[in-house]
Amino acid sequence: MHMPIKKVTPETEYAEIAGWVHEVRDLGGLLFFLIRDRTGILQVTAPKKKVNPAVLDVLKRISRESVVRIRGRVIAIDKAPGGRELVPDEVEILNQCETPLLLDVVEKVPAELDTRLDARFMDIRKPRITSVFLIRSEVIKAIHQFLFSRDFIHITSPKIVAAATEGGTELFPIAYFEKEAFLSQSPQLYKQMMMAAGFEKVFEIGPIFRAEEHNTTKHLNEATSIDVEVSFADHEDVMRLLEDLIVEVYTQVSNRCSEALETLSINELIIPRTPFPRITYQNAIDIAARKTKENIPFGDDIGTTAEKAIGEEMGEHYFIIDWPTVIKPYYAMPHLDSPELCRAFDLMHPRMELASGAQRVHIHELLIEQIRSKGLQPENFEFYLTPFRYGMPPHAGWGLGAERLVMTMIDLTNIREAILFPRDRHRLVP
Ligand code: AMO
Repeated sequence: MHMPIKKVTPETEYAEIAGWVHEVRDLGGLLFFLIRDRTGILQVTAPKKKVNPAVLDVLKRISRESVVRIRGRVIAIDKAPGGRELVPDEVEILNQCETPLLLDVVEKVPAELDTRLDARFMDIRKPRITSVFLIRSEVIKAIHQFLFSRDFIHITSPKIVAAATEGGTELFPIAYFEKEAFLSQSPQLYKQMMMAAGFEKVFEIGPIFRAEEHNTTKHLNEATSIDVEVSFADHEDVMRLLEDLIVEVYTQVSNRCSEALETLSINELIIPRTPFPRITYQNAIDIAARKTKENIPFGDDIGTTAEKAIGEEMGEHYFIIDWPTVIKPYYAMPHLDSPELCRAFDLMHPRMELASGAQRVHIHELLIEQIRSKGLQPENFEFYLTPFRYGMPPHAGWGLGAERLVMTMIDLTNIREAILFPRDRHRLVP
C-alpha cells in the first residue's frame, strides 16, 4: 500500500507513493517531478546517470497530471517542500494524462470560473480547491457531531413533493407518472410533522431546490440546507442552538483544518463570540435608511444593498428578530401582544443571510387562518395540517445554508466555489 504524501518524512527510509504529476522538469542531468495527492506534494528527483535505465525510460515518458506509483529512497533536503525528496527505484505509469491539459492545475495560468466548472474534476485537483472541500467536509462532520451530541435524530424527508412549502413561485415542476409533482424547496413541512410524531429534536442535511430566476453570487438553484426542528422550544431557544452550532463549527474547522486553511492563506479563523447581537427588523431598516439614504417601507423585504449596509455597521454575525408577519411564511408564530410582528429571525453574516427560522404556529385554527392570509389554499396542505389536530407540541426550528456558511467562513467570492457541481440559471452539466 502506498503512503499518503504528507506522511513521507526524512525519517522514512523507503516509501511508496501514488498520485498525480503536478510538475515535470528536465534539468539536464536531472529529471525533476512534483507528485501530488490530497495530502500534499512531494519532490522526486532522478539523477539521470544514477537511475536504472529502464526506470529512466519510464520517467521520461511521464506527462503532467498522469497518475503514477513511485517507490524510492527518502532523503532530507532543505530546499524541497517539506524538507524531503524521493529518489526513485521503481516507477509505474498507472494512467497517462492527455495533453494539452484542460486547465493549469499549477495555477500559473488563471482560468475563468466557467472554464473551471466545465472541467471541475481537474479544477478540484488544485490544492486550494481541494482545501475548500476538505473544509466543507469538516463543517458537515462538525454539525453532525454537534447535533448528535445534543440528542438530535437524523431524518431524511422526501425530495419529490406534491405541494409548495415556502410559497408557490420558486418550484421546479417535474413529471411524476400521471401526476404533477415538484422538487422540494425545504424539508419544512416534514420536519414539523416529525414534531407531531414525537421525535422532539430532528435534523436533516440535504438538497433544496429553488427555481429562482436570479443569477447572483449567493444563490444556487440546488443548495444544501441544514435544517433543525425542536419541540417544546421557542424562537429564543433555537437561536441559541444556532449560534452555539456556528461557534462549534468554526472551532472544529480551526482545530482540524490548519493545513487547508494555510493553503487558502487564512492564518487564523476568527471564531465568532456568543451571544450574537440581536437587532429588530425596525432597527435594521433604520440602519439601512441612515446608511443608504433609502427608506425601506415597513413590511418590505431587506434587499441586497440594505443587507450590505447593515452588515457593515454590525461587523459580525447577528440576528434580525421581530419580523413583520406579512413577509414571513405562514408557519411563523405571531407575537401574542403585537400580531403584526412574529417570532421569526434571520441569522446574518455581515455579507449575507445565512439562516432563517421561527417559532412555529402549532394551533390548527391559527395556521389555517395564516395560510389563507397568504393567499394559499389549506386544502393543498391537508397532509401537513392533519397532525396539528392530533397533538402537535409547540416547536421551533431553522434552516441554514451550507454553501453560504462555507463561503462566508473562508471568504469565497462566489457561492459556486462552495459546491462541487453548481446548478444555476445556465449550468446543468457537469
Ligand atoms: P429560507 O428559504 O430562508 O428558509 O432558506 C434557509 C437558508 O437556506 C439558504 N438558501 C439558499 N442558499 C443558496 N441558494 C439559494 N437559492 C438558497 N435558498 C435558501 C440560505 C437561507 O438562509 N423553511 C425555512 C427554514 C426554517 O424556517 O426552518 C427556509 O427554507 O442560507
